[in-house]
Amino acid sequence: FFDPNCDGKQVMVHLFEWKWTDIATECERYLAEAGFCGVQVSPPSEHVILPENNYPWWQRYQPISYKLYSRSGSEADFIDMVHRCNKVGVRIYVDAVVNHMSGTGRSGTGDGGSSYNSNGDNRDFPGVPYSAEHFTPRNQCPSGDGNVNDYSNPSNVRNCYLVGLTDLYGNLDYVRNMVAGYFNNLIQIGVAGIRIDAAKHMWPEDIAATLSRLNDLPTDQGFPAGSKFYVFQEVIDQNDGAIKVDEYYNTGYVTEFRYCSKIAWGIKDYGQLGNLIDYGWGMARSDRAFIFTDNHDNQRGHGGGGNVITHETPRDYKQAVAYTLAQDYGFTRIMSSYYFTNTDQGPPSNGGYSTADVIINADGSCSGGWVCEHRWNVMKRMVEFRNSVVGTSMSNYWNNGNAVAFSRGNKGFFAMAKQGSMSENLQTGLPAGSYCNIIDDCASSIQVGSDGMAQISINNYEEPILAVCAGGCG
Ligand code: QV4
Ligand code: CA
Repeated sequence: FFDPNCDGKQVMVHLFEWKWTDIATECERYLAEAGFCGVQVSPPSEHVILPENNYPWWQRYQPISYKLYSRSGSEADFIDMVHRCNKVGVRIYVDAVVNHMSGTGRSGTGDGGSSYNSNGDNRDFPGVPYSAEHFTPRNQCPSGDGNVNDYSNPSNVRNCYLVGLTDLYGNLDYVRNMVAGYFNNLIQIGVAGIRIDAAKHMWPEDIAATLSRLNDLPTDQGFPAGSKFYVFQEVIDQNDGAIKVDEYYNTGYVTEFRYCSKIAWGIKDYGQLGNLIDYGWGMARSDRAFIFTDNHDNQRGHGGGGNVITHETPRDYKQAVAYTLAQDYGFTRIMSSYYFTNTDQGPPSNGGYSTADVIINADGSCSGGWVCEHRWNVMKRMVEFRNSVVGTSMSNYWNNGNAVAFSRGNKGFFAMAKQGSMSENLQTGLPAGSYCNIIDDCASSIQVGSDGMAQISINNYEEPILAVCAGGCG
């Protein structure tokens, strides 16, 4: 569960709410060449459809079956996407919502034709099928109203209903088999791994028992024999509750949300950049930490929201992502968003439920309401940098409160200047030679002497970043 199955590549992108047809094309026209490991896709499972809430993005976090019919497209579109992406070496990671089904008080029919009824005491999901006996018994949940409301009590967090979402009883063999059946179907199609949504609200032993039922990845989709599903688990541990990330180390990586706050502080106050990884804080060990500057929840104030940097402040955001990809902690994901004015608002649409195509402009940027951070030049270049320096650690760390620089072994060197300019003579750790800055597409370069020293100059307000690699990046 620990290998992302992408030939050592280091960065995945979350194409939040993109359609399967657009993702397939994006793998072929951009992601493969840019060196992305893969794509986290929005939940593909059949979900509630909520016209009364104007089809919010979060309707996809209320599954009604494990059929692959969602707002992003049909099962056939999904399979075609996985196959086309695998063919060009870009992996697909599914956002798997298996802690719960729809919210209480709902009924209807999904895109795959499955009916559902979670009104009152009904728990009918014939598309799986699940019925009332497959949901956590009320007497297992210690909260007064049956909802999660006490994060100091693991039974409350894991046995009660998260915002009224009907909680699956993961202790049952039946439930474990149904969920494993869903995952084995994804595996058989060629999906390389999953994000486990709301893993914090599931017992680690239930996750382990479910994953123990999984098959190896299929060799006919280009995976070496014996490859295992990659797993990263959504556990929001902010040192503010009973659940700790390290309870989930046996079943995969864990989301490290403290990193989001840390990098935001670091960009505001460069002096803090040296202290991003704080094991005293209980941050996950590097070979289990799944990190990102922001995600689909906290960029819009869901899931605790908070002090995170997003695409809305592009200059800061480029620095935050650049630093995240330059340093050596964790496995990294970058966000690709759509513009919104309302935190419930769904993706750009053709009116109603139908998601609009992503429009690619002649200069490679996006329009039609899609931000496409992953296509910004800084992001693209830093993906190349991270892939090029894999396996090295940070050294020659230098920071004067306004600018920061470090080496990645003898393979790469990175510098960044908060005010837009710097000029310092620094140890690069690189062999003597001339190296060009990939961030400005090699318009500038540095000359490293036989002692490894170089004059490091940055003069670029919008993108005050320098990244060079021995032998070129990417
Ligand atoms: C409402 C009331 C409840 C009531 C319930 C009755 O608020 O008090 O009991 O009706 O049915 C939506 C609505 C929410 C509604 C709920 C159920 O916003 O008001 O409850 O549906 O109908 C996303 C959104 C949620 C959304 C949910 C389901 O963020 O707003 O809820 O999808 O559609 C914690 C968790 C963490 C979680 C994070 C948001 O530890 O696991 O909160 N993050 C993940 C996902 C996130 C998703 C879920 C979990 C749930 O990243 O996007 O929530 O799958 O930190
Ligand atoms: Ca639960």
